[in-house]
Amino acid sequence: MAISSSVIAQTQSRPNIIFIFSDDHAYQGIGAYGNKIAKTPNIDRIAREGALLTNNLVTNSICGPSRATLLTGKYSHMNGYKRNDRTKFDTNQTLLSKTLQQSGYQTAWIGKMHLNSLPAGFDYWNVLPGQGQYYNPEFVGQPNDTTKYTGYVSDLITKFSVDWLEKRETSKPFFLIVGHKATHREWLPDLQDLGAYDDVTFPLPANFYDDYKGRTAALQQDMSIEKTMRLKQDLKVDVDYEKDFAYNRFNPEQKKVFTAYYNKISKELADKKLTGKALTEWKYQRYLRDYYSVANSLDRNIGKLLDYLDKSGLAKNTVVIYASDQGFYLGEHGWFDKRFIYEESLKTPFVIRYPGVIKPGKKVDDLVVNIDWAPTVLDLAGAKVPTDVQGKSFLPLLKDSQTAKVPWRKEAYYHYYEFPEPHHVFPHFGLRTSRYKLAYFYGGADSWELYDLEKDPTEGANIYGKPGTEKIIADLKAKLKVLMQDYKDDEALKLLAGAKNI
Ligand code: SGN
Ligand code: CA
Repeated sequence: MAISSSVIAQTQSRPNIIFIFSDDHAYQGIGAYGNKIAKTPNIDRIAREGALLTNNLVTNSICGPSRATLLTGKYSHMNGYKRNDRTKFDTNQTLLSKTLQQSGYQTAWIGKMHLNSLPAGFDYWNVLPGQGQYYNPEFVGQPNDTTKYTGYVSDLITKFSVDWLEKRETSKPFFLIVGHKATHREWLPDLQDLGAYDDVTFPLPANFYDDYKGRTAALQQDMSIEKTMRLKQDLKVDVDYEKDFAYNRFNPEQKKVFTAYYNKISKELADKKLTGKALTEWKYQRYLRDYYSVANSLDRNIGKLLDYLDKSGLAKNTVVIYASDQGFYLGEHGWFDKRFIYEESLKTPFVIRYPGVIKPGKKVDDLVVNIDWAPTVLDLAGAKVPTDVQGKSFLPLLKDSQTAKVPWRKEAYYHYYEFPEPHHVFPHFGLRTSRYKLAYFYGGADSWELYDLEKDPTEGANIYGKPGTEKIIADLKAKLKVLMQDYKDDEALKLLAGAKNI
């Protein structure tokens, strides 16, 4: 059948879309989000040449669930993927990738996926098994073959992405997910980045020594730098290079450079004989040095991809998105990891460049939720959004002239499940408005929390039940119930009905 020229013109004008998706990369660790120490010139470049979302929230702050939401545009209770556990993500449901394929896109997922299932709706994939490894990682290619490669994971992911872009079928627009392992625990930097931040002394967050007063769940978490962070596995002090799987895969050159660097660190700690707060603060400095060094490689690799788009001429018709699966604590509340509805883990970075459509330097403050990512991608692709998708395209918010007219949600709903392992964060649900946050922790914690983010942006004072908050609480609880009904979270509705009111 002959295809009319207008169909061809339409197809060709549809943009390519690259979704660069990192792991645990905190927005507060990025230059474009105000960090003055981190070197993230390439993420900053995407923000400068496009838009930055200041309130991009997740529905459930862990890895697999966030990825399942990216693929479905739905909350965890609707897509069935509530925890990072051993259950497989159900790929029989309607997926972003499948809808894009049906509308004529070529699709690929390269790098970390972490859904306990093989990619579905992707014409090409080469993914890390599970969490993957930093050094000399295995990748699972099509149909299901595991191959071990030599090199550093972020470089390999970029190489495979560029290789695929080179060999793809050029008659169709493409959607490519570049899934990075960085900056996930245990933060093994690339050799060239070892020591990149050794001359920096990171300021302690004001709430580093949080006493968690009035916050039952925070008091019982197991994710503190002081108690949970491990000297050996996390900070590479006296690592057993033969026994530990992350290291016994090193080649001799990698081992030599890596051990030389960390042997010095181990010796420094042994010489200093630190205890108490001095030890905790030493751990904090080492944590951030490793974390930011891993991010250096991530950012450099984003730069390589942007360079390739420039050189190949693809840049002008390719949307580039950079986001992380969730936020992360960089010492706030004394923590690392994520999970809580509190700001650092609820919010995740999101920058997007679309030449000629998004005005450079645009900022969006509205409450975007990761259920909106899939419909936005579909909107960018000119594809129809399936009716059961729970999110909404925020493309209108990105188009400067329309912003004032776009009606947008005033409350965002959150529901976290994984408990007790790892990190012992009680399951909870809640909502966030531009000013307030209300949350209920269940499963044994059974406690409400309320924050006034205008007065208390770092969420140290739980004002739930304090005189004067009665009306605010009643209003927020009513809204929470409506959100649960709208999003069909029946389990939460039952829990809400049975929740203590004190
Ligand atoms: C691993 C980490 C945890 C982390 C989870 C989930 N432990 O279990 O610290 O919270 O992954 O992370 S580790 O000792 O194996 O590093 S997620 O990003 O995949 O959700
Ligand atoms: Ca993650």
